Amino acid sequence: MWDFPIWPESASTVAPSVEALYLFIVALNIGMTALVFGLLVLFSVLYYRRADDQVPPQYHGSMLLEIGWTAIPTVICLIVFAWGVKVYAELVVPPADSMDVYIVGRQWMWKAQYPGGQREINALHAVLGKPVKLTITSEDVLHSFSIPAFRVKSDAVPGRYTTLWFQPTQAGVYHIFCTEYCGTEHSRMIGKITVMEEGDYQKWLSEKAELGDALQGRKLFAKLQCVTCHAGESQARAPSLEEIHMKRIPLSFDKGSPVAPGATVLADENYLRESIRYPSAKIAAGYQYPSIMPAYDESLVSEDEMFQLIAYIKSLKKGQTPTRNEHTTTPTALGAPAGRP
Ligand code: HEC
Ligand SMILES: [Cu+2]
Repeated sequence: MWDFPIWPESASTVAPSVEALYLFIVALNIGMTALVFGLLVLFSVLYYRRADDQVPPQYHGSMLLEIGWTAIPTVICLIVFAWGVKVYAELVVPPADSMDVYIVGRQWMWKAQYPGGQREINALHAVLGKPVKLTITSEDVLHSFSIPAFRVKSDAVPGRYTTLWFQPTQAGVYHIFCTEYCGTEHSRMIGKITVMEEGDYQKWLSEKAELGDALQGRKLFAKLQCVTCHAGESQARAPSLEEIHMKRIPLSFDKGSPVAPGATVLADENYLRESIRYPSAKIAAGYQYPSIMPAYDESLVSEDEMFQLIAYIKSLKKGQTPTRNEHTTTPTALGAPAGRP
């Protein structure tokens, strides 16, 4: 009968560490409160004024006390800090073999995209014991993606990718919440994550089979005419995108280009996205500012399509850029001088 959960289940590898730290801080607070109020009561009983003319002995400072109440709280705070750093590091670094899932938040739903092209709304599926890395963004306002049973949460920020990861330790169905007030139907921006065995998961995937993200991205790459500039064989018009993911890219320090001389950038998902949305934000070395590449804004490339393009670029190996179709015309950036420096 009694079903009033005050504590979510603990269903991921990081949950016990988050919980232990949390409980330690709660215990510390309870202990401090008990100490202060206990002494208050004790001293009231021991030292209350017994006669109208009673004057207590006067003290003017105590070195030992001063050092004590400075050093002890400092040590306690440093313990909480060091412990917090350890748990935080665990929470932010996904294992290398994590499965990628892309999440787009919008008023008021969560959309999920799998590398195989499968899509879901307000639902996620994961494999028991297998790490999953979520790359999260928003199409409109700030949201926050949270799975309390896994003790993970990350803001969904328009214009930027954030990540979180988890490894489920228990099969079952768990809540997904939006934990950032985002408008009238915020409280209904909820979902479920189903943790299943590998076999069931593969079955589920194949039932929802679609053209994979990278393949959809390849189609977009042709349709949006990226290929007219980013040709594999020649870097005359634009840099090659083959094996660019997680490479260090030297940037150009051109007149007006907003970066410091000698700057480089790591070609992670955020950089790839920025390069497509705002090509002139950072110019690859050897190319002119402003970029001749047109800015692909939301009307040309939605956030869902952006994930597909990025999945495609990540999959692009040496010599795999599709050959340029000579019948397409090259789009140019509005107002920017065409051609190469
Ligand atoms: C008009 C030619 C042109 C088109 C069309 C074009 N690009 Fe570019 N792109 C460039 C140039 C030039 C650069 C290098 C200068 C810069 O950093 O903006 C570049 C840079 C990039 C970069 C960063 C590469 C690096 O080495 O830092 C990415 C990623 C990229 N483009 C992806 C795309 C995608 C995806 C499309 C299609 C949706 C596309 N481009 C369409 C010309 C083009
Ligand atoms: Cu929301």
